Amino acid sequence: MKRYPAFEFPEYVDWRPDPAVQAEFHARTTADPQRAALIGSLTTPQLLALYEGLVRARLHDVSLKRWVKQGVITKAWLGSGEEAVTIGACAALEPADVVGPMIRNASACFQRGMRMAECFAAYLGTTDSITGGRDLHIGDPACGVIPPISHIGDLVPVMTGCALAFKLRGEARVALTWTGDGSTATGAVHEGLRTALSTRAPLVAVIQDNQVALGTDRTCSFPGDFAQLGGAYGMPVHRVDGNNVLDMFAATRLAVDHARRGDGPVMIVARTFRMGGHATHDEREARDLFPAEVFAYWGQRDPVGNFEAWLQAHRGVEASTLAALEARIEAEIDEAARDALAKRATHEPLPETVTHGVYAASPER
Ligand SMILES: Cc1ncc(C[n+]2csc(CCOP(=O)(O)OP(=O)(O)O)c2C)c(N)n1
Ligand SMILES: [Mg+2]
Repeated sequence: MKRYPAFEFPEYVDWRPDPAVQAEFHARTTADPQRAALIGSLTTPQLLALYEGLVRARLHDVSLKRWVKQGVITKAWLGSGEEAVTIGACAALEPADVVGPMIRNASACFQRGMRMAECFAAYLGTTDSITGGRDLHIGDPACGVIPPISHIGDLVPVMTGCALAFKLRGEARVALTWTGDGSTATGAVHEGLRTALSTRAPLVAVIQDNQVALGTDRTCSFPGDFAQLGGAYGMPVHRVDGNNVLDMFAATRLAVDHARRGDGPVMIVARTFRMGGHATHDEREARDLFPAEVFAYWGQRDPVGNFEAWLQAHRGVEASTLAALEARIEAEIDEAARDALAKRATHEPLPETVTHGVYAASPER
């Protein structure tokens, strides 16, 4: 795909596929027989839909970064470099399933059918988003996206509750959520997992190990192995290359099938890397957290570039097909960004509505 020197991480600007990394990417798609069978059964339109999801997620972030640089917004939380963890997982779900995305998984919103302009509106604080301009943690239950709150970890018990409700109602639906490596430090994550286990709720819990939480290297906060943690809970665990959308898709499909059959929760441990900062404001400081070689290593494992190269090398997809798809998404995102910006003239929140939807106990009672 096109690269955007002003808005992308340095490793992505002159990105070219590396034969050794491509071989590694392909090997991952054949290593596990069950996953390989699922990947092998994907049709070209299904593969292109995965590519489309990755490109849309990347271009969404490029637009946000552009707004930051233009001073439209002060900062943005990006998922660039981690797109495959979200896009692969969403592709493995049925429309009636629900997801609980954290900020790194914003692409789950539009992947599940929310309008891109609404996602941008949340950043601009205009009233045409589900929170009426109050919060950028958005979702839409009508699209099967449970809006998160800022508190990390709390989505696990919430999504366990959704999964348990499905089970009690006898519905063959699954709830999936993503939890960052750092967020596993919260009690809520473990209470949620334990409840899902004891009730055999159809929950798929993705641990998105991007190896850092705010400014803390993961090896300092949790030197252990998340897969062993899941194992200690007696949960089936799938280890995934989080930068390989095919691996993520196939592992999630296996996990979802297990949960949907009534066999209880499953953990997926997706290893990836946060190429940027916690948000755009600390990108420079984030560069000091790891040696340059670590950024180079993960930069070469760009989930979009490697999938694109794989599609051409292993599925004979023409570069012109990919370029046409990309141009369509680019136009769609530009239009959504324009629409969202235009709404600032007509959809500013009214000051007198500030207490709407705010609940508190009256001090007089
Ligand atoms: C309960 C709670 N504690 C602390 C925070 C502040 N906080 C926001 S993001 C974050 C780190 C999250 O790291 P991780 O779970 O690894 O996700 P990542 O940002 O790497 O995707 C922290 C501590 C919070 N939002 N909620
Ligand atoms: Mg993290």
